Amino acid sequence: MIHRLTSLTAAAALLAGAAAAQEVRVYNWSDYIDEDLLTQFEEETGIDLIYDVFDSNELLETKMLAGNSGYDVVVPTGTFLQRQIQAGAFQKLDKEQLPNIDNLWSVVTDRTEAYDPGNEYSINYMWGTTGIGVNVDRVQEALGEDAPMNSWDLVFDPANMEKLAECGVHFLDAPAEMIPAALNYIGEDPNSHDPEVIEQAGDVYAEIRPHIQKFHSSEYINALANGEICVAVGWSGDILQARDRAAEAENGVTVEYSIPKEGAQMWFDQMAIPADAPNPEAAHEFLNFILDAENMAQASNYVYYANGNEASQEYLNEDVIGDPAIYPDQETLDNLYTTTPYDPRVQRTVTRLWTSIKSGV
Ligand code: N2P
Repeated sequence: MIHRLTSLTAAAALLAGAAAAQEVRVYNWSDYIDEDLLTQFEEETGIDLIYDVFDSNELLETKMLAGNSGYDVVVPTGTFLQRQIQAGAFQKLDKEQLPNIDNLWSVVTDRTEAYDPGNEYSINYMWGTTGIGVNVDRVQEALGEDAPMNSWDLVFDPANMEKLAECGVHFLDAPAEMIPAALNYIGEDPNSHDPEVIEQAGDVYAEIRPHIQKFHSSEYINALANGEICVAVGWSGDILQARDRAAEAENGVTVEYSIPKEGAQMWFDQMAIPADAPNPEAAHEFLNFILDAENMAQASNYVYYANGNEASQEYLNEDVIGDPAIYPDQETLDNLYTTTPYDPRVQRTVTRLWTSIKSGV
């Protein structure tokens, strides 16, 4: 899971001169950048980039609350960011060091204010939705031509799941998203903080648990692309990357992503600098590089997630900016919900419930 790019190219090392090379340590989600950008950053700035990846907000949160992570830039989702800001985990951005910050898109910054008032601690990297990825042919084989591929019935109705189990179904290992999805399905408020309501998600999962092969938040990209599984509840861009990997492999697998008609979660992944970051100046250089319109477009064109950079939009490929599964139209947008962070007591309920859902007891 961990991957690191450590090497400074020889040319960049020369440019950096005799002085000790500066470095920046970035901790981002897996499958979330075009790696050419990492090399470009090193070449342009002479800063040595150490880039590690994760696939869980909970894991990142543990590191942020413990402190001394050694990272200079991290990328929590809005709700987690909010809680970590309150815990003092981040430093305010020095906007003087971020001349490209004017590229940000007010449609997104207006929404991220909910997590980071005044957007003082973070910039938006990418945003997206949590929906369903399918291997179209396998799902139709299992459920027939009119399989409900654009409905949460596909994965929350036990009758469907029983038939899909054989071709393989993965769910995200992300309680802050999978519990709201189940609540939304049964007509409850997906953002409920009431432990009695939250517990009802347990009943939804109890019915389908025997048919879920795995809870994992990054393996499903390849598993979908190579036909190992037929359904993944996952993140928009990841499923679209699976679609591309299958097409490139010419393996006969057709992957599609849908935002189910009953609604889906919308989230914002924010870049922030830990309070104890060893290299805050280099961290700002990294953020400013990311805020560049063409760099940000290159990232979105590669990972199929929308970004918060208005100036990047003229450089986005048509299959990105023109795809409502990535840049939702008003109708889709009206059907998306967001959540707010649980307080510690409710969080304990959620954590306990999720553990029991996964273990199937
Ligand atoms: C990238 C997943 C990022 C979305 N693989 C999770 N917020």
